[in-house]
Amino acid sequence: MVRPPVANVDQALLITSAVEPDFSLNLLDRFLVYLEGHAIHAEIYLTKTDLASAKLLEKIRASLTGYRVIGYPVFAPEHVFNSTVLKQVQASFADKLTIFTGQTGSGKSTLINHLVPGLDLATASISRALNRGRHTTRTTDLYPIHGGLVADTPGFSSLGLLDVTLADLRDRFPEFVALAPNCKFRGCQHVSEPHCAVKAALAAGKIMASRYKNYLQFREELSGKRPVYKKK
Ligand SMILES: Nc1nc2c(ncn2[C@@H]2O[C@H](COP(=O)(O)OP(=O)(O)OP(=O)(O)O)[C@@H](O)[C@H]2O)c(=O)[nH]1
Ligand SMILES: [Mg+2]
Ligand SMILES: [Zn+2]
Repeated sequence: MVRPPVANVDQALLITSAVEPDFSLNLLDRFLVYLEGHAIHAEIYLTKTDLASAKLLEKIRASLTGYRVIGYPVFAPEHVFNSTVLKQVQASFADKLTIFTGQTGSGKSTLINHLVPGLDLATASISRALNRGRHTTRTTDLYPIHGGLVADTPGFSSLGLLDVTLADLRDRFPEFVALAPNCKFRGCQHVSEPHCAVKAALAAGKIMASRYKNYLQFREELSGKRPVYKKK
């Protein structure tokens, strides 16, 4: 992969902060689209739950439940470094190469430090003015942890759509792929075709409206229209 530059990746822990930087479904879907393109199993870990209001957390947790339904495991512990949850994460490392990826400042290095006391990776507080991290981790490094290799990686503040074509984008949404055999047309892009199972599921509330909306936005971006990058 180019972002981060690392090969033979088995799985990714997508580190997503509730706040500082703000939780973004758009960015989350971008990361997932990228990882799907590389056939990398993705799990989502929610950080900074201690800094978010109860109301916001409730909203974020409701969204994350939708991702669980799609098949992405989600860790969203009440206490972010809860030892039971850390043990669950550690248990998934054996015999695999796992990357920690996500926005700058989301807490990737901090979480690895909690998983490996004494490792002491550099971390830094986010810039409040920009509401984002300071690109503290500059290189991608592998650490042998709990029988596997774990990579801390530099975070990004935005993510373009890499290695994907307009026609292939639909294949990066597992819930669309599962429904596609029921679409009338095999090449259905789930946009304006008649008898589309994805649109029917959307209308019935069976797939996440935010994911479908992001799908349409990514399509626009890929079709060369003026790129609109929305954080929320
Ligand atoms: N309150 C709180 N602070 C956290 C949490 N996780 C990380 N932080 C803080 O957030 C800041 C950024 O954390 P880092 O671990 O440096 O973030 P990163 O994802 O490695 O960032 P880059 O290396 O720039 O990609 C640090 O000040 C951490 O102490 C959390 O769950 N709660
Ligand atoms: Mg870091
Ligand atoms: Zn369709």
